[in-house]
Amino acid sequence: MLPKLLHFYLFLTLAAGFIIGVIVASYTLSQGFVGVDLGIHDTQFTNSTSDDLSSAAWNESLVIEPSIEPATPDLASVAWNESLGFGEVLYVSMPDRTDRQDAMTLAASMSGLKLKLINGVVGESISVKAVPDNNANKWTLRLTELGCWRAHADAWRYLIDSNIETALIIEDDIDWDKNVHRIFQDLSSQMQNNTLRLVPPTEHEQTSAPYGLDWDVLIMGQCYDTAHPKRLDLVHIYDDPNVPSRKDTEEVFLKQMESLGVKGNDVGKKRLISPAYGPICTMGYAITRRGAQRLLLNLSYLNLRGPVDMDMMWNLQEGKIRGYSVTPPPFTAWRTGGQKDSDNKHDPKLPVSVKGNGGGWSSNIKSSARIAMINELAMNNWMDYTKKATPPESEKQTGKENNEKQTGKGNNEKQTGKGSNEKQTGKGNNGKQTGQGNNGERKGNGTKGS
Ligand SMILES: *[C@@H]1O[C@H](CO)[C@@H](O)[C@H](O)[C@H]1NC(C)=O
Ligand SMILES: *[C@@H]1O[C@H](CO)[C@@H](O)[C@H](O)[C@H]1NC(C)=O
Ligand SMILES: *[C@@H]1O[C@H](CO)[C@@H](O)[C@H](O)[C@H]1NC(C)=O
Ligand SMILES: *[C@@H]1O[C@H](CO)[C@@H](O)[C@H](O)[C@H]1NC(C)=O
Ligand SMILES: *[C@@H]1O[C@H](CO)[C@@H](O)[C@H](O)[C@H]1NC(C)=O
Ligand SMILES: *[C@H]1O[C@H](CO)[C@@H](O)[C@H](O)[C@H]1NC(C)=O
Repeated sequence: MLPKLLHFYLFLTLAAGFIIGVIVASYTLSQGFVGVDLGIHDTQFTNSTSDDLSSAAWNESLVIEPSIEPATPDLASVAWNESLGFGEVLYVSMPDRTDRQDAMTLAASMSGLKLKLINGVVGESISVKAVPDNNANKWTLRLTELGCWRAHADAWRYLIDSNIETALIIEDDIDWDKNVHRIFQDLSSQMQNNTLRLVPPTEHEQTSAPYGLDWDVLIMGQCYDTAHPKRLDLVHIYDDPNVPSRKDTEEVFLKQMESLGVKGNDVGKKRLISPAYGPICTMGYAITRRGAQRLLLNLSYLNLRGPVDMDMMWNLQEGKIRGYSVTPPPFTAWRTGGQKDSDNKHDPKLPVSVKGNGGGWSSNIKSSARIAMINELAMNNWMDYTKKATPPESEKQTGKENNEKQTGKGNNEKQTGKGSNEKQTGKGNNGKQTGQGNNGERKGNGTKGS
């Protein structure tokens, strides 16, 4: 691990390097790579910062999140580790979805996370004898639903078989915020002092359980949710600088938040913890050892009444397992349009993919990690060589004029790809960063140099 300050420093350096890169790249292109004269080298790029960038970039494993671990580490700062302070992060993926596994490995590595693959299960492969009883006969399970249940049951079993206390279970088609460690550090401090707790934390919890252990499931990747209609008093509300704005929050969560007393200006500032009651989808949830035991008992050994998320919800509503929902949820679906978006409901009429990952989208996230990583990894090797060149003294004036012409849109398309830019860097940035600020700087320095 790098010292945290250095991480932050690297992040800033890279960001600055990238912006400068965009300007110079376009200028270089405009010169057709011939007789490159930037008239700005000696000033802009002899800065030691830019030199450090090249060497550091190849040495260190870089992540997209600037580190702001507290100076005095407490239990919540364990959330900065590679499993966010949980025992392990398990992700469920169908073996044939190598595209999604690539995506998860990449996104996790860029977020400083380590994931363990739990293989998804094809429903047909489950023996009739291995299908749980369906005592209530509420629902006839489709084979895909059965496969989905089996994969999650395997994850619960993994925890029980191992010596970890908690596991975060996620699915392979999700997105999270690029400040994911910070979000979980905040969640951890709140969970430790969670006003909804029925009993005070044990000594073991206070020293070793960043999220406490007073729950079976901690729901963090639901696609739908409601609070207990008769227990709207049960809520723990806290400030989180990384919650999505109102317009980035789906209606269902706005409604749930409003029912629990968060509305108006508080939307976009607060996150909520409430007893889990009506969550649907299993894109992200944590379990404790006791939770894994309860789930395996009642969603396998004794019976299975419906799709795994539905039966989990029924158990929550009946009070047979204890859970908390985090709203808005920190894990959300990543979508590209078309068949690739679902392994449960195959629709051959859809195109395979509409937008592709480069143009994909997600909701309920302030700064998408999947979008940030595209920008973070963008580079221009030839421009890096250009940086090293010694510029001739002439043509400095031309340089300026050209730059003004070149800064706009074309740049971005070449460098990062459209989808990603929309949310993260976008137009505002371009106008501000490349248009005036840097040009101005360059003029000042250019003049001095000559
Ligand atoms: C180089 O960059 C550093 C940090 O970005 C800045 O503090 C310093 O003033 C710059 N030096 C020059 C010569 O521009
Ligand atoms: C990167 O690696 C090179 C060669 O091993 C070394 O000289 C340099 O000091 C390293 N830079 C950093 C920032 O660690
Ligand atoms: C992260 O912290 C948790 C809680 O202390 C611990 O159980 C887990 O092993 C740690 N993960 C890693 C990758 O070090
Ligand atoms: C929890 O609350 C106690 C007492 O109010 C306080 O001393 C402690 O610092 C709090 N812990 C966290 C992690 O906020
Ligand atoms: C298991 O689920 C059933 C409903 O199918 C419920 O009636 C029962 O109380 C649950 N048992 C336990 C031990 O949680
Ligand atoms: C230009 O470069 C000089 C060093 O050569 C530095 O002191 C100065 O801050 C730079 N000016 C601007 C506007 O960046």
